[in-house]
Amino acid sequence: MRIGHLSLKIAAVFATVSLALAGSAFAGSVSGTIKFSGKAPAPKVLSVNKDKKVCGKNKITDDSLVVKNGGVSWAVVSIKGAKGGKFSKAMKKATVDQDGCIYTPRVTVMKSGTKLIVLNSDKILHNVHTRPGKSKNTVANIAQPKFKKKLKMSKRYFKKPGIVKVTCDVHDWMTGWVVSTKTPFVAISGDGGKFKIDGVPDGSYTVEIWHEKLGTKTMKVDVKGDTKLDATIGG
Ligand SMILES: [Cu+2]
Repeated sequence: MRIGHLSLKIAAVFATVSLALAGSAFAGSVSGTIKFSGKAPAPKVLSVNKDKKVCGKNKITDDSLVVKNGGVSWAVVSIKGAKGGKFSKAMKKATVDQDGCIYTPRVTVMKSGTKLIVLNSDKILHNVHTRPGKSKNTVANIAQPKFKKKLKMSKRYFKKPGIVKVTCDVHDWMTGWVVSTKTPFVAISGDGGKFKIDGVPDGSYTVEIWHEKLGTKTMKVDVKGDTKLDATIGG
């Protein structure tokens, strides 16, 4: 009996050790800053020539290149070839709002082959017109009248992975981007260019950084636990 008890105890110790290893040594986060190599552009206010009552309430700036403290916002960071991982709820139920005649967020990440929810908080007519580009997804061109607060866009528009541009035929300044992805290891840089991707298994990977104005840059990363990765883009 005594021996049986002891081996149970040993088994319990082993279980704890292997759990600790799985938690720390075999997966970690990749985080860092996407820096801009040039001089930060001055924020440009766009002219609003339609639905001024709603769209002119707040100033609309050209957010195609947002730099703060030397870091670039709205850059898409993807780790290629990493296995496993879990899609966040935000990626499985991706939502874009049309509020003040801009898309919020400007860049959205979604799991490929799920629906995109498009809200209309403006109570005016918008029109969701996608430009699939290299992703070769089906083009969507859907009117969203003022009474249609919530539009669930079919999965077929975002079935293939890649970057889809979103525009509005009513308001020509409206520009958004949807990143359809089959891997959950994707993040968008926020204020000051900061990003973080969680749960990446240890290993060597290619990282792709895409920005609507600055193009694509690839680099290598060796992930071992929590790993730092800074990149500089632009020129
Ligand atoms: Cu619009």
